[in-house]
Amino acid sequence: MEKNLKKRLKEETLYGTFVPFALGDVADYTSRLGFDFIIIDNEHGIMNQETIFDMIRAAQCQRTPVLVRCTNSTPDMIHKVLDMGAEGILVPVINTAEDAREVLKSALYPPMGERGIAYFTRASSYGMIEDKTEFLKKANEEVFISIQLETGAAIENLDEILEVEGIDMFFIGPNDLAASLGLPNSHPEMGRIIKETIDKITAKGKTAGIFVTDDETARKYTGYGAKLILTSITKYLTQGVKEYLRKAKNS
Ligand code: 3PY
Ligand code: MG
Repeated sequence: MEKNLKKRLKEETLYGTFVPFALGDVADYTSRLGFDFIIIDNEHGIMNQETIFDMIRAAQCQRTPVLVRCTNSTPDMIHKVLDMGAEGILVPVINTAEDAREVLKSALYPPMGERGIAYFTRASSYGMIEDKTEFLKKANEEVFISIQLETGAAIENLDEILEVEGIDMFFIGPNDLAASLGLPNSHPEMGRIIKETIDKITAKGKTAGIFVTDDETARKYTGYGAKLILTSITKYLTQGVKEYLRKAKNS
């Protein structure tokens, strides 16, 4: 965690994974695998707040930056995980510029946003800070705020969404996007829309991210200009275990 994710993204492509299982040990294990960061998936993972807190601490013990995918952009969701000390958030299903502004409002301290201030949280070192003004300024500068574009509406409203200043990464969710458009993931039209979306994001000088489930697709999208590649550990665990069992039983 020498440099925060924002600074690193200016210089390099980052590879992360969702952690969908609700256990500090799994976050600890995943943080030792070599990913540049992990994302605790509390959109689909079944997690309570204490577990998320454990998972954040486990990742940071390994000096692995950690974001939380929140269920939505309400302050109760975003304030809590940022107070726990997560480096940032990923918010799904952002359809309009107004949706994106709501996320910023919840994630930033005043005057830029409406994040509530407390000096007894882990994020504020339990109050052991010397300069409160400096603390708030630095927190606003460093928090990593990312949103998901994964519906037909988001693609339609992309130009306005990209006008919203302060979003650190625009993440394409191919599964929901395909479902929203009524297309199979593998449809050529999906490929075209994804490329066009990455092109528009990068043409604005902004950072594009995308979800992949294999290395070939990861390389394709970095070739298009995506700077943040996210996968999920489950597929590789499944593949590895199945292959082991197949080979072990054949010998
Ligand atoms: C999607 O593909 O819809 C995602 O949200 C990826 O995580
Ligand atoms: Mg999705």
